[in-house]
Amino acid sequence: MNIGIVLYPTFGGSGVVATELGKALAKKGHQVHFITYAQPARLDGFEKNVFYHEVVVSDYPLFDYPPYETVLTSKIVDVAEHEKLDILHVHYAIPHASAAYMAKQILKKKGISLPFITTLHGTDITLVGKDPSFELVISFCINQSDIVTSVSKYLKETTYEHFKAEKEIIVVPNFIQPRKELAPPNLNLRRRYAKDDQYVLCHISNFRKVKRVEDVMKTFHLISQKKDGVLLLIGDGPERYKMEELCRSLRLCDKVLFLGKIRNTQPVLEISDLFLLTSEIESFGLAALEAMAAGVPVVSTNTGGLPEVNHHGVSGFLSHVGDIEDMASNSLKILESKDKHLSFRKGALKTAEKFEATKIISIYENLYHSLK
Ligand code: GMT
Repeated sequence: MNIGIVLYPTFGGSGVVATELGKALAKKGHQVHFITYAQPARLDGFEKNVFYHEVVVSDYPLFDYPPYETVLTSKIVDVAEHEKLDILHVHYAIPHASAAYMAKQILKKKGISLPFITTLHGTDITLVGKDPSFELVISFCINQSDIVTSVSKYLKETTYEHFKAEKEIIVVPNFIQPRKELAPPNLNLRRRYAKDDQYVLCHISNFRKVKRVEDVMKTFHLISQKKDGVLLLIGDGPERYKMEELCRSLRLCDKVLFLGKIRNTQPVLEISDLFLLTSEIESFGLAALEAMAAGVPVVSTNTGGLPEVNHHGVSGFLSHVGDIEDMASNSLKILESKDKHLSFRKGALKTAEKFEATKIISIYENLYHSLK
C-alpha cells in the first residue's frame, strides 16, 4: 500500500511511534510517505520505501501566526494525488486530523478517495483538548475520521469523557522491540558514569512541566541518603534550568549527569539499573516501555495509562503523583539486592513483550486494509 503518515517530528513519543511505525511498514514493502515540517528525529537513515515530504511555511509579515494547517493540507493533497496514497494515518488530532479532513474534501472534488486514520496520543486530548476552544474541532475531526485509535484504554475513556465522540475508538498501544533476553551491562560504558558498587538511575523526557522532573531529582536525593548512585538525565526542555538549580541546592551535582538530547537511548538504558518516570499525566508512557524492553525496571506514577504499561510489583512499582517518599522507598526495594533486581528486570522484559512491535504493527496494517 501507499501510506501517508502525518506526525510531529520532534523527540516526543507520538513522533517516535509514528516514525517507527512507518519504518516498519516500509520494511514490509509498503511505500511510506512522511509529511511534516522537519526531518523526524528517528528518521535519520537512508531507507528503502521511505519518503519524506517537508511542509514549508513561508514567513509572511501580515500573519501573526503561520498558517501551518493550510500548507499541511495542500501538501497532503499534493502527495495523495501524485504518490497515489491509499490511506493517510495522522498522529495527533490537532491540527493533523483537521488538515486530513480538509484534504479529503478537496481530493473528493477531484474524484480521489483518501480514507484517514487518526491516532490520539495524549496531549491533544488530556491537556490541550480540555481547553473549550478546541473541543468543537476535535470532536468533529474524531467523528469524521474513518478510524480512530488511542494508545491506551485510559485515553479512550478520557476522550469519551471530554469530547462528543460518537465514533468507536480502538485501543492500539505503543510498541517496542524488546531484547530477546537479559544481557549483562556493557561495563566499559557503565564505568564511564558510575563505580561498580553504585546504582545507575535514568530518566528520559522532554523536561516539560507535566513530567515533574523535579520529583526525579528529589526522589534521587532521598535514595542517595540510603544508597550511593548516579542519575543520568536524557532530554532537554523548559524545566532544565530549574533542574540544574535544584541539583546545586541539593548538592547532588557530582552525581547527576545531564546528557542532553541523545537520539539513540538504547546504550544508556543498557547501563541503567532503574528508570524513573514521575509524570503528572502520561497517556501511555512510551519512555517507560522502552526502558522495560531493555530489561530496566520502572518506578513511576500511577497516572493515566501508566498502570497499563508498568505492572506494580512485576515490572516495577507505581506511586501517587508527587509521592517522592514512596517512589524512593520503591526504588530501594528494587535495588536492595541483586536477586530482587534481577527478578524485576525479568518482570520488566516479560511485561514489555506484550507490546512487541510485529503484533501491534499488524493491527495497524489490518485497519488500513479494512479501509481499502
Ligand atoms: O510526553 C510528551 O511530552 C510527548 C507526547 C507526544 O505528544 O509526543 O507523548 C504522548 O504520546 C506518547 C506516544 O503515544 C505517549 O507515550 C505519552 O505518554 C504521551 N504524553 C503524555 O500523555 C503527556
